[in-house]
Amino acid sequence: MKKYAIAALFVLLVAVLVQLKVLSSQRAAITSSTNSAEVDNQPRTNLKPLHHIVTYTQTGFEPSEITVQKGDTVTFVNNSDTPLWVASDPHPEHTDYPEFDVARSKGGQMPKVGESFSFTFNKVGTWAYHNHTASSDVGNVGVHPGLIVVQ
Ligand SMILES: [Cu+2]
Repeated sequence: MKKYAIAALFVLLVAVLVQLKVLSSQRAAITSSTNSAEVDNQPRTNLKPLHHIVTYTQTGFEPSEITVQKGDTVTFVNNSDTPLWVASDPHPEHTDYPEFDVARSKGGQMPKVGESFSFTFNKVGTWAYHNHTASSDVGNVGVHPGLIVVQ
């Protein structure tokens, strides 16, 4: 009789241990699936700086208005037969964004036909600019402060 009681107790103990093991692995599975669901629900953000192209022709800048995020680079390509001196407004002082001035950035060198000038925008705001050698040709670059959510 005592032997049966010990055997029964042992079987019960094993059953309880197996049950605990099953419960803990189920809990782990639930936890990990909850975590991945949370990750999937995170808004996707674009962390990489982007590169934008603006071309300059006889008719001016194309596109003449662009929106970028802080840290992005814009390359101005000269496809005209006019020297291209991109600079921030106002003309002729260029004081709105003094660094955004091709002559200053390239030591007085202006992109000739087919050449380009790149500038990385690190100041938030809307920056009106012009071609200093043909100041009626204008455009603007809107620099967004944060991350643009890509859906
Ligand atoms: Cu100017």
